Amino acid sequence: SSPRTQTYAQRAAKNPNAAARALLEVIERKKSNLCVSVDVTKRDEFLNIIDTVGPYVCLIKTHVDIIEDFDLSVIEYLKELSAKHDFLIFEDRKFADIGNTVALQYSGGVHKIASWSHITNAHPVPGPSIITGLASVGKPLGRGLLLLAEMSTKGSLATGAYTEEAVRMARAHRDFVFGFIAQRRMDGVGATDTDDVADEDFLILTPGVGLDSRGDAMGQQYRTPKEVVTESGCDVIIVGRGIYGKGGSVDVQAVQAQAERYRKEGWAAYLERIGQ
Ligand code: 5IU
Repeated sequence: SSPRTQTYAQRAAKNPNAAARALLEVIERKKSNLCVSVDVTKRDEFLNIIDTVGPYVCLIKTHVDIIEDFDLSVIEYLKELSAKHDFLIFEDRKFADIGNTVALQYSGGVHKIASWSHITNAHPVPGPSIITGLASVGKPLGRGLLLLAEMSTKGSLATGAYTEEAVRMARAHRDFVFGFIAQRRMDGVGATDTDDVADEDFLILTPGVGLDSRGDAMGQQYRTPKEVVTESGCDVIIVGRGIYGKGGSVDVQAVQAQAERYRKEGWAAYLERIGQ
């Protein structure tokens, strides 16, 4: 059977990337394919939301560069929460520069992303050198990389031949690139006759997920967990404002209820896909 209809546990056993295996295992353990994207600007609110949604998620997605009162103690707390609640961390850094520069951005600066983020991502626009640059830092640490093959926004340029090239780049770096940020499964996309894609299993993590809204005023477009997981074959739903609303003070019970609602919807959509 194709990965689309296999369980997360079956797929974990075969994955060559340590970060991907860890993610698939935690998904199975917690029965959660929910990633919460925590786009808030104050450290206390950031950590409070993560502590609140922690039990319901497999993964927390961060943009640490938007935190106004950031220092490395935020990372120490984040790592504690990751251990307490059993989730992985994904800094949504969207690297896009030449190999030498992204290696510096990934390892150093204020944020030292590679030292704490199990997963990060990159735009394929510079070509394969962005992967080798990031791999020089991330591979020795057992990290994993996602390429941005598609985006959820209206008018995105990441379509057609660009998306196919992204998949070819990933196929040539299977030890470090374990999947994509995309809106659908990418099995065999852009493959030629000489590519062996029969067992190909790229993980698809998908933003632009919402149950109560179809978009925002700045070009975001939302689909439901069922559309994303059952119909399009994606593996992880990424939800931000659908769970914590506008931000500000955290209503713990409301955020918990939304996190559990999305976890349940995402899991039901997966069970439907695999025919259970
Ligand atoms: N994000 C998208 N769409 C994309 C990519 C990333 O929304 O195509 I690539 C990010 C932006 C934000 C989160 O951090 O995912 C979605 O947040 P909301 O669920 O609040 O829209």
